[in-house]
Amino acid sequence: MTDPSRDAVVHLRDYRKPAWRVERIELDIDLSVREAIVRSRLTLARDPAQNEVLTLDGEGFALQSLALDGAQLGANDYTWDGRELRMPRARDGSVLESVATLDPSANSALQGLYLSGSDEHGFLVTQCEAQGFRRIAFFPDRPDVLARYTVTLRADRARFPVLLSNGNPAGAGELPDGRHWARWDDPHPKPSYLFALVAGRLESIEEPYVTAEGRAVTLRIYAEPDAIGRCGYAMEALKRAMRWDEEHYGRNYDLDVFHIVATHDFNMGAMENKGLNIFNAKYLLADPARSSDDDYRHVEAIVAHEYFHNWTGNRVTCRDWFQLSLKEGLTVFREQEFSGDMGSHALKRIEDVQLLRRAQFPEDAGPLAHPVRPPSYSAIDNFYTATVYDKGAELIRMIAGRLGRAGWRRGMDEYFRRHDGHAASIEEFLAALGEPNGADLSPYLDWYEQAGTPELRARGDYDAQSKVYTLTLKQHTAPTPGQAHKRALPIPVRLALLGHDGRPLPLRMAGETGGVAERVVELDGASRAFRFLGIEKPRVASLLRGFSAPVRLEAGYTGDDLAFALRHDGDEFNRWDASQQLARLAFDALMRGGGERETAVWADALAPLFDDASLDPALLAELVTPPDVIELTERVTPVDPLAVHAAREALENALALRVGAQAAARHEALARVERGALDGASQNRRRLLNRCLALWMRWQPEAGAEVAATRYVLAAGMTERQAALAQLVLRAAPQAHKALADFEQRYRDDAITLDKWFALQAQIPERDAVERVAALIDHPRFSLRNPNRVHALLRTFAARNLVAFHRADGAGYALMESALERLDRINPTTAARLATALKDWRRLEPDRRERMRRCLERLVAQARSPELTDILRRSLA
Ligand code: 0A1
Ligand code: ZN
Repeated sequence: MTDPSRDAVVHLRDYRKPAWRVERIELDIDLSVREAIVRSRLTLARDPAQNEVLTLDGEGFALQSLALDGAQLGANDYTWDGRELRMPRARDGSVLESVATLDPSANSALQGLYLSGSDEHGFLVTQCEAQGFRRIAFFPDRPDVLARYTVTLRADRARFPVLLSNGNPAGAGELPDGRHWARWDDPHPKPSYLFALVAGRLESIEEPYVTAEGRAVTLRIYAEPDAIGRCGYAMEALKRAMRWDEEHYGRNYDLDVFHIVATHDFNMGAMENKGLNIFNAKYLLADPARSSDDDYRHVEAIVAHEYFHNWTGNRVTCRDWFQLSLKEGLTVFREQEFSGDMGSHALKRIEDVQLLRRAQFPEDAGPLAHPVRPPSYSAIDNFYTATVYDKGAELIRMIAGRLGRAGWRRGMDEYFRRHDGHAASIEEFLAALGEPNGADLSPYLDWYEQAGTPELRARGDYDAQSKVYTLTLKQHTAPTPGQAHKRALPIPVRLALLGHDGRPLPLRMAGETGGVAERVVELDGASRAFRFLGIEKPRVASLLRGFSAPVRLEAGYTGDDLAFALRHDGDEFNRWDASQQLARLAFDALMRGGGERETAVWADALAPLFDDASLDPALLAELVTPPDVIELTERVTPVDPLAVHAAREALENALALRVGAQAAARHEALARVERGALDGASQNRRRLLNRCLALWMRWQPEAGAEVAATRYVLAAGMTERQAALAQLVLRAAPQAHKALADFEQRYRDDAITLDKWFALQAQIPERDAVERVAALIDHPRFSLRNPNRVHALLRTFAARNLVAFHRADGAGYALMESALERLDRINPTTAARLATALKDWRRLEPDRRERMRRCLERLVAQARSPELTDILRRSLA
């Protein structure tokens, strides 16, 4: 399934098995900063059932020579249009040899082989998912062609002392003229997107590891010399992840070495190349002085995610890119369970649902909505989305819940048994999970194929006479682009009924004896009623516990119901969600011009929690935090960004007024405890400390700012320093300027830490933040060539700064437009991601809507890359 032309749409329904396979590929690469000479030797196999001419992907390199079965080819023996090589003379068993050259230093798109860092000090690195391998060598660059790789790297020893590729080391030696070579052999057949190489002046740390099966593995993490001291935490996280996969899935590592490399120039978070994971340094490096607790959690989660791909993605890979969620949704789910086990399941669930509501729900409600398994794409790199990853993980969670703990494991064992070493589809996955459990999971395929977030309506009805509680559930999904009519989906609803004392009432349905405190009912049609018998005096239903399905729940709760649930619900997630729902009711009322009563209900419900010593401090911090601004914006049409900002401010201020004194007291108490440690309990206390500081600053701006300024200076680590700085800057405290200058000074040579400084300034809710961001684009440490810088400054600005980005004169949009124009020529993947910040123009009030539309139209007329064009076109459609 080669993409026939850049703008062409690829359809799932057109999938054909590969007509040609590659049994072996031998790569021999001569590396230097400005030129890589790639010699490749493919052993080809033709599918006898198909009579197709050999067609290989290949682009962006200069071809030096081609030979088939030992004979040099002339211009008449093949065609190459700069994208697709066609070779009619190839036969089953033919050997194709090619020599090509390319310039890694000119590759600013960061796909294929590129230079990370400067000509003088940088190193060479690859990124091949999804279609980067074709920029290195001719190959059927599709995930269902699995080949055995042997890779020989040659380079100047002083400039490139470290030479890495996938698999096990298979020899190394000296060459004349100060050069050397290293060979790597990967015994596991793999698709081309998992190929990687790294060459440069890197240092490493090393640890031995013995798998449960007894294989001795050397774990090594490589980084540039100034960063190697910050890799220890990632190493520990890696060992925890390896053990966890052995214990929970029986999956062991399968090579003699496992390597991770950190680079500052990377389009995404990290990449699971076989045996040679490559990481965005932001998600690998951590140290107590410079990394926040969030940073530590991200490192652990992403190290685990990439490691877990070794089985879910690498050993069992995807048949085609439409099946991307087969590896991504599943791997995100595995990481979520791991992270929950390492810390707190409730907090992890809250964080994951926050992410879903901030990123995935808006995606699913806008012009870029697509199913977890899209039916077509024109630029595959634009489908590494919150929908494929995070909604995909929610689908796995529902399926795992449906099978139960033992059934899930049985199903996963069967999945590995059937598909190890192969490329699979989502249908095959569902069959492998369902069959050993006697379960038909095919109804869940609809979840994969249907875009949009279902709205779940719930109504409870109690008949005191018969003691029957009837729960009626209905679902509705609004149309999304290309899908006007929606099917009903299977929706598992985990629930309890709370009595007037807050305790769960026993739930019993017809034909059952006894009762359980919690159960799951599945809504399997548009509407259904569930009857619970023998119910004594229910107070409120606790529905969708633990967020048992990725839906928007509308249960008609009153403020009193929610305040009750907030006090009593035994499900920590739902307790938190009760607070979120109360805050949403207050926000809605504020947007209507009222809100005093609703805000008071929320704040009054929260106030007593400060006195509850049994409450986990991190959970308390989350309970007293209103929904994110992106989530709230979703509730309004048309959107007047200034009004949304003002309403959220009013919500925060009202809470601070009510609980400010308690927050200040709690802050002082927490500040007296030892604060610098990295264990979970210390992290949880810090989360509350920071939230209390924020409330204090709103309650008493001057006194609070004094405390924040002191906290900034005397911070026990980055979590405190970053939070104190944020409070000073976002609340426009007089001390802000000095603290910002200090932060810049301290961290000016540490790019990932300085990104916190860029991101914070991008969020300042004042109209002249536009000029500030424009000036920061010219800051000596900023570069449009670096995706981390772009995300920190520009993505944060567009996504989180309602006041400045949406400035009425259009200056915010103009800034984004010019940045996107430049970025499109440098790095299309990053440009396309940034452009998604403009997708919701249609929801804006008329004046801004028109301004943003014009900006999108100018951009689409200018755009060069298929990636940016795709996002703009779909946004405008
Ligand atoms: N498979 C990686 C994500 C990834 C995708 C594309 C990339 O380059 C364009 C890089 C990484 C993961 O899920 O971690
Ligand atoms: Zn992944």
